[in-house]
Amino acid sequence: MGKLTQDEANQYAEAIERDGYAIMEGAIPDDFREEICAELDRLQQVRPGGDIPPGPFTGLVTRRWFDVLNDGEVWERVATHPGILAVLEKVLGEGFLLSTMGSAVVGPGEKAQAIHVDDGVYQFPRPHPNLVCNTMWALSDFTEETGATRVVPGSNHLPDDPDFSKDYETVPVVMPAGSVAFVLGSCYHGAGHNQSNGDRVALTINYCNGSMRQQENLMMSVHPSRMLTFPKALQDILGFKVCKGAGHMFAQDPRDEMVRHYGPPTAADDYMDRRNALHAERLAARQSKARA
Ligand SMILES: O=C(O)CCC(=O)C(=O)O
Repeated sequence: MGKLTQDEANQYAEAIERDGYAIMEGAIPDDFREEICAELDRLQQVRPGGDIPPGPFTGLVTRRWFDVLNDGEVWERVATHPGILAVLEKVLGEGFLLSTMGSAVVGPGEKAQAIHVDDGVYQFPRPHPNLVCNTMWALSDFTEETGATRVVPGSNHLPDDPDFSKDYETVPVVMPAGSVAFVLGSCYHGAGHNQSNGDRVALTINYCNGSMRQQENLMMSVHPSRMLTFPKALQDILGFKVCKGAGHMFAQDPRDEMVRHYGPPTAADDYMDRRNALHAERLAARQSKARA
């Protein structure tokens, strides 16, 4: 897709405000989508099954990889998709941040996920300003059968967060591969039941208001010297841009001091040699903690 006009970005933002969600078709060019799918295949080789063990909420046969900014440059481009950022600025305001990014490869037979909200993590009373906006990247077709995300349209205006024990009337976010759906953090939603024989392949790239704590500890997961090699647009949404006075070092842009502290930007990081080898150890430790 070409550059979004201000009018187009406003139209998406208005639909998101009204309905809690909006679909941007044709957002992911085929070559980019193929590159991301190849990256997910690679992740399945190096960290099989995803980075979290099976669970009732996150899925029993759903593969979720996290910490992906350490995996390769393609994720830098995912996080900074210009058309998406243009809409998010209108929804979340200036200085919004990348909050968490990962995959949601929903395997065949996975039951529908509990209906939830993504800004429940902050426990703010509703109504509140927009705190979170998720973007669901459809890398395969989202249909009712494949387990398209389900939403309760307009639920972003309801006075309470959803009750996990209740059933809600939902609609599937049907969209062809290559689309991206924006889902406001206060909109009731959840992954659908995958009744097909194949994977529903998706990314969930989640952003938050600049005053909120990021859900994934992105600023500690990537080596500071490597973050300095990232494109400025990515550094900005990781939290390097001083926003309304927040995020400074010595009352100035932190990048200035980081170079003094860590030296020139470099992608070298010894931990990368061990990171994938530690996959089984991480999962086993997590499972034994859950059993304790
Ligand atoms: O995968 C989906 O369709 C929705 C995922 C989601 O809402 C979540 O994992 O929080």
